Amino acid sequence: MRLQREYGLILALDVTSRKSALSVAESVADYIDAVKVGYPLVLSCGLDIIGELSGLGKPVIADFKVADIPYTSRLICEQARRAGASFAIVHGFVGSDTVKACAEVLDIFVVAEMSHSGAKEFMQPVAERIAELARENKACGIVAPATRPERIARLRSIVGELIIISPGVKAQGARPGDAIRAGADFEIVGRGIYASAEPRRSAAEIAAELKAAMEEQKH
Ligand code: OMP
Repeated sequence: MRLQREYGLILALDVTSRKSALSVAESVADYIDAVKVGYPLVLSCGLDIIGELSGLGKPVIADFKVADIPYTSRLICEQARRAGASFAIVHGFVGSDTVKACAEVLDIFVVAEMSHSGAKEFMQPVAERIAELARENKACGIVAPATRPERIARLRSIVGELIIISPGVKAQGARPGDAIRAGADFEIVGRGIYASAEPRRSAAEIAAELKAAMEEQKH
């Protein structure tokens, strides 16, 4: 399934029950372009949840932050694809052979720089090189931090037309829209939606803020 930008919003579905995963995803499906599923959900209710979620008609991104030798990384990506994921998230610091092996299996986003402050210790100094590596090894995009919009702008200048997806919005402190204004294509939101009292309403409000940012981008 292709990732098309209508709302600029990706739901990070880090809940730990099948029931809440399906109910949140269904309730906000009108306002999101993709669902990102990671270890919390898959370890609690199994890989089949990916296929169930893809039934909503939005691409599923398997966030397994793959960081192993090429052989093992390929096996992980094959399982994600078999389960129905359209994309996987892969770490870049492991090197080009791993990234290449994964990109041969399905479309991947390479983590260039993470959103938490610990990312400044080891990742930030090599993030630009990782962004180059993503471009050179046929990744479809990178992950860059909404918590540091100036880094998104810098990484955009390296990756050109690759897709930039940015986590860190709401719960980690970034304001909705700021990452898109800095050059991201999509903002990833988890707790700001699924942990709010009214997920549908929160998703609608965030989608409206992202829409305003996308309009500004056009001008
Ligand atoms: P919230 O902080 O609840 O909005 O969730 C953010 C989501 O993005 C979680 O699923 C994180 O695992 C993920 N994420 C980050 O927060 N920071 C990163 O640098 C990278 C990711 C990611 O790869 O998705």
